[in-house]
Amino acid sequence: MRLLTSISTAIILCLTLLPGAWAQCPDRPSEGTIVQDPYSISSQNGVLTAALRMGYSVDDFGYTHYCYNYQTGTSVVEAPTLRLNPGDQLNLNLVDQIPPQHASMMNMKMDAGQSCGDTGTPTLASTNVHFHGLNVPPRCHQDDVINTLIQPGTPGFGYKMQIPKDEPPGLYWYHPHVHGFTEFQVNGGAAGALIVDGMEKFRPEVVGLTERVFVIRQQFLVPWIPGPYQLTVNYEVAPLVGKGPSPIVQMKPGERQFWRVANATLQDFLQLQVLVNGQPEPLEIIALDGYPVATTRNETTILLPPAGRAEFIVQAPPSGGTGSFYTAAYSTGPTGNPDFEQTLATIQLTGNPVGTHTPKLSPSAEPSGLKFADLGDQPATTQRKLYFSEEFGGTNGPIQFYITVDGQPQRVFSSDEKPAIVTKVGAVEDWTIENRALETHAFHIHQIHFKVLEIDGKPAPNQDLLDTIAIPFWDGKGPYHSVKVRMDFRDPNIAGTFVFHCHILLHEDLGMMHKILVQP
Ligand SMILES: [Cu+2]
Repeated sequence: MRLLTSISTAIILCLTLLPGAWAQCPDRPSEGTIVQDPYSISSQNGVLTAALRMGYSVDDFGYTHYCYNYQTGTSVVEAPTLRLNPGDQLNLNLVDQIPPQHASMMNMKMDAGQSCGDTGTPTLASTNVHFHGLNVPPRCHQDDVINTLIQPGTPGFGYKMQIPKDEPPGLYWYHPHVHGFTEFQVNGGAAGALIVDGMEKFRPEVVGLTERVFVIRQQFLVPWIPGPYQLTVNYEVAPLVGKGPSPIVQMKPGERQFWRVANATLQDFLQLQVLVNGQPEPLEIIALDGYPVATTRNETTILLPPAGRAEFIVQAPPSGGTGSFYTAAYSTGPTGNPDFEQTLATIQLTGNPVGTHTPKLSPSAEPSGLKFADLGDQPATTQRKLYFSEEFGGTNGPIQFYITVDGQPQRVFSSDEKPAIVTKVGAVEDWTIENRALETHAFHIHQIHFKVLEIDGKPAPNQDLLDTIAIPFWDGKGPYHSVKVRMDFRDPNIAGTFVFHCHILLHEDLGMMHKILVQP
C-alpha cells in the first residue's frame, strides 16, 4: 500500500508537470457522511447541451479514479445526472483528458479499425460513451461503441442524438465502452445516471414523493485481479460491516421516497433490501432497467445484476426505529467471485414524522402507449439459442469467456469480426440464452429492451422488459439455467451493427461479446 501510494504520488506530481490539458478527478465524499444525490443537469426547451472532460487521478490509497468532469460555476463535479424528456435532443461533448503517458504504463493495445471519432490505436487512455438502455441508433455520434474512439489530447467528440419520443421514462446510465478497457475506466468511477423524465405519467404512485438517485459503483485496487473491492454509493465508500461508518441517507420518520438505483458496478450482483428494525421491508417496484413495470409489486429483495437499474418506493422507519439500505450476499458459482453482504447506507431519521398515513394510490392500470407494450402479442419470426461458456486453462481458473450462437464455433470478440447474428428491421425474435459455465453471467444487448418470457423453461412470473438479465451458474449437474427473451427489432431507428455481451466487465473486455447486424 505504502509503495503504491508513493508511486501514485509520483505519478500525480509528474502529470501536473506534463504539457497539455490533462484533468484530475475531484475529491470524493468522506466516509460516514450524508449521501448527496449526484449533481443533475436538465434539458432546457427540449435540448440538453453539456461538456464533459474525462479525467484521471490516483488517490492516497492507490485507487485509480476516472471521472466525467463537469464544470459548474467555479467548481468541478463528476458524473452529473443527465435529465431529459422523451423527444429531447442530447448534445454531449466529451474531451479525453486522461494522460496518455498513463496508458503506456499498461503496455496493452487492442485492435485498431475504428472509423468514428479519433484515429489511432485504442489504449487505456482512449474512451467513448455507451448510453446504456436507450433505444437510440447505433450510429456514429449517437450510441455506437464498436467504432467510436476518443483519444487523449484531441479537441474531443460530440454526441448528438434525439431521445426517442416514445422512450420509456426511467433510469438509464452512461459509461465508457472501448473494447478491452471498459473495466478499468468504470472501476475508476466513470459512470453516471441518465434519467428520461415522465415516470409519473405511467406510474402515478410516485407523484409527490421525494426522489433519490443512488449510483452504486465498485472499485478494485487492481482491476482484472480478483481481490478485495469496495462498493460506493454516489462515490461515498460503504465499508464492509464493522469496518467503518456507513454512508447516511436522511429521511423523515415514516416518509415514503422514490429511490432510483443504478448498479454501476463491474461485476456485483446486488441483492437490494431496505431493513426496517432489522427486517427487510416490502419495496414497491415502479420500474426496472428504465421501463415502468406493467403492474407494481412488492418485493423484499431486488436482484440487480451489474448494469441493472431498479426504481422503487421505500418507506422510512417510524420514529424511534432503525433502517438501513443493504445488499445481501450472492454466490456467483464455483468459478465466480463472491459478492459480499454489505450495508450500503444507514437511514438517519430527521425532521417531523410523516407517519404511515401517507395516501398510497391503489395500483393503477397497466401503462398504455409504452414502447414494446405489445411485444407479448407479436409472434416471433425467428428462434435462436445462445449460450455462455468458459474454457479452463489448467489450475488457474477460467481463461476464456465465450458467448456463442448455438451451432457456431466458440470464439472471443474481435473488433473486426463479422456479426454473429444478422436480422432485419421488423423482426421479432425469441432467444433462449443458456449458461453452461460454473459462474453466473449477466446478459445485455444494446439498443433495445427485451421481454422476459421464460426462466428455466417455465413462464416468467413477471414478464418484465429489461436490458440486462442474470443467468445463474451451472452447478455441474442437471440442466443448465436459461432464460427465454423476446427481442424487438421492429424500430427502424435501431438498424445497424451493435453488440450483446456479458455485463461482468472483465468478461466483456476479454471477449464475451458479439455483434448483431439489424439490416434496414
Ligand atoms: Cu460474464
